[in-house]
Amino acid sequence: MSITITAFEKSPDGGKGLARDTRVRWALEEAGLPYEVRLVSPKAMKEPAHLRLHPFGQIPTYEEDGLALFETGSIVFHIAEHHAQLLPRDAHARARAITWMFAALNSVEPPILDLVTVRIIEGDKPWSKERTPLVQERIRQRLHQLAARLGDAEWLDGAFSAGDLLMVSVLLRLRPSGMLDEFASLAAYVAQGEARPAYQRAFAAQLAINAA
Ligand SMILES: N[C@@H](CCC(=O)N[C@@H](CS)C(=O)NCC(=O)O)C(=O)O
Repeated sequence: MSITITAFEKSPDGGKGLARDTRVRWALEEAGLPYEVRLVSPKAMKEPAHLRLHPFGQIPTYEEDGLALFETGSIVFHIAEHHAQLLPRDAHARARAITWMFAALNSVEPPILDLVTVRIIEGDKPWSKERTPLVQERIRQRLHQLAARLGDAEWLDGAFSAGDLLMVSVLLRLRPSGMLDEFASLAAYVAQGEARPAYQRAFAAQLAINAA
């Protein structure tokens, strides 16, 4: 099986692992699957060849023996389907792990992305300062709820799964804001994800490109 993913030629975060190819690399590393990376420039991402792979002109994409995918949720799910390290075999445990994948992408990531939007993309707009505390409150509410569910467990539902992989990945995006540190148990949960050897390899691989 030959796998190729795409990543930014130069990630805007300079290699902090926040670009979404990192979560795909992490899943591939957890599954022990070798992969190639094709780097794309901002211009190439919007050109027909890349748009055939990704209708929205973004990264990452995933190609495997004639199959082309986009959207990290779908890509991680595809990788996880065949690897018990990422999705348990028990039907109920598997369905719950998939639920956490959706929760990470649909319920936790959106308010976190709103903060990036209001602070960076709309940072020069007159409403930005006024809107920021509202967005932060929405994030805090979600994090309180998530921390309550996690309690003092190691992972969200038993053993580490693709649900944790995506949840840790979206929570990592909060680190630059300092808000993650307001929730000690979630900060520890994220640190535990980052400490996994597969994450370390994924992080190092994307850093090697961006630090060069
Ligand atoms: N929902 C998509 C989001 C993909 C996305 O936003 N990718 C970013 C990089 S992390 C991107 O390509 N940004 C450049 C652009 O949109 O032009 C996913 O999870 O794959």
